[in-house]
Amino acid sequence: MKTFVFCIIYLCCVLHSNGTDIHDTFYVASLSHDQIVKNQQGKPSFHLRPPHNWINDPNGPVYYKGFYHLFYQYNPKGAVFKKPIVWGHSVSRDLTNWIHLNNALVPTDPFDINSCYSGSTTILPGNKPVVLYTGLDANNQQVQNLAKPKNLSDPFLKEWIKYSGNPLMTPPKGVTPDNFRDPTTAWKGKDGNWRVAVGGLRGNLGVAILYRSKDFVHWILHDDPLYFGMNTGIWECPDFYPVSVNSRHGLDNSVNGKNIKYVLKASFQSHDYYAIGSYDSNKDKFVPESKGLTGSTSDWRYDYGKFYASKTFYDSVKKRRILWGWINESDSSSDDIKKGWAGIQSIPRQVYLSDAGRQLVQWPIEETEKLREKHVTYSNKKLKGKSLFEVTGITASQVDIQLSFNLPKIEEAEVFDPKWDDPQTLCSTKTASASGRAGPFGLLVMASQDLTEQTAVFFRVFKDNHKFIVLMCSDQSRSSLREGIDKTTYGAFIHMDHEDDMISLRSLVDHSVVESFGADGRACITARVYPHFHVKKEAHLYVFNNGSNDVVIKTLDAWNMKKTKGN
Ligand code: DQQ
Repeated sequence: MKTFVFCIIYLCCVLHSNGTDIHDTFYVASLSHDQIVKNQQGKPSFHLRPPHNWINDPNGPVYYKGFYHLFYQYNPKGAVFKKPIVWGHSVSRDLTNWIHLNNALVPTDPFDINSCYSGSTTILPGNKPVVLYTGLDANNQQVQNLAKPKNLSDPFLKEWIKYSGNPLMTPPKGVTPDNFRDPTTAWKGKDGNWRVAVGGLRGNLGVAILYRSKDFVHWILHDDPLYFGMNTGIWECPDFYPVSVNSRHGLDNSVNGKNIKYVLKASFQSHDYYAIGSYDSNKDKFVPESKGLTGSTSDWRYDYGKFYASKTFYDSVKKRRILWGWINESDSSSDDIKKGWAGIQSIPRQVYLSDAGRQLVQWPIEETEKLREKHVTYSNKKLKGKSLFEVTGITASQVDIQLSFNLPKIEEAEVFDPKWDDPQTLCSTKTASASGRAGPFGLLVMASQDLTEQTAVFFRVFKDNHKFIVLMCSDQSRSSLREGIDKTTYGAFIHMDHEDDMISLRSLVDHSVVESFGADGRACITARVYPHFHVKKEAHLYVFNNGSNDVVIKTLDAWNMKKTKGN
């Protein structure tokens, strides 16, 4: 009871204050900067990264002879992005426990002497994986190269041989030498020829430049790009793949036919944007259903927080498509150097088309559930307006929490203003402390007991004619008392049907990473947080409702998560 009263007082103080006075009022068991670094406070326990140094983009994920392989951009010499960049390489049987191997591709030849940049794997007939990757050549020009495994009977694919005829593609006319990179997985057309798209910038167009080949070695530039976007800047790490219209099963990149749509993703302006459409295989053109890839707030994004340069692959074992993204740090480079590492790969996410077919849905792969240990559960718990309760009995810094909220009086939600076109901006004004009618409600993760440090992942519901629009936010502004950290708030809109009066939230909290999946994976937001308190000993987890109307937690399940091998 005491704790409950204490929490209510704090909720009132913390959620309604502007955050400046409370820091003086309550004692925070904080650590010095040196202790934070020494404790490796933010190091993840179940997200993939090698023990040391800098990583960025996931490269060429593939399944081969019993092992899943993930390559990634890696600086073997330090915790900052610095050339020469190589391909780090980790393998796993279950996509959760990893063995870190020697680097797969390192600069050796004039065609990649300054770095081995991003690329993809394609499985050639006869189960023969090959890699296309970008080399920074002796003049720092970006060119596309081919590499093959030295020994196909090695399931670890430890050694790679670069094709002696590299480079296979050099910057075409109109594309400057530093704007031509990141080949996709190749796909086979009806004519039996291979296609591949390479990211680039041509004038003011971000482009997925298309090439065709009979033999995977001689590539012919197609006159028109697969697709392009105006004034977006360079398109990095394009990804192009089919999705099934009536099943969650994934499809191989070369599958074409009925009941299939196509996804084109490009990374630009720090985000991964995608469009859904069709593929005109005669003209080799992507035709989006929407406005395409514009970089505006009306585009779909895989993730509305930190998630970049992502890549998917088709897992033929479980017949699914899996997505990985690079989650950058939000602290300073000098902190990263002190920590000795920077960058994390997201939890692998299964990706498929939503039932309505308008967007993609992402969900942590089922193997993630094998990491669940101690479990706490609640059901049908009413959360009165302006209240919170603590989820105890789990380790709040390493947790998988999944809950569904029911809104008994959803029709009383405030009316949506059509001028609100940017959810991120809206989340910065309609904060966790700004009380509405239907929300804000959600989670306070990585919170100190006194709530002076907290990350709020929450919803707020608005009425839009006969439908509802849910604003989903991840507010990092109070995630740490430390200075010098990017604490940007992120936001997304979720469009609900009239009948929906339930909304679900799942958050994977792993020390400094908070990956959240709203409405069964229709909106994802990933954040990095670096609290000041002793993360392993003092993290707390709360559910809150700061709206005036009650909400009901229909179900809540939270599990401690195991530390995985390789972490
Ligand atoms: N990262 C790689 C490039 C790619 C960029 C270099 C995207 O190939 O365009 O590390 O983060």
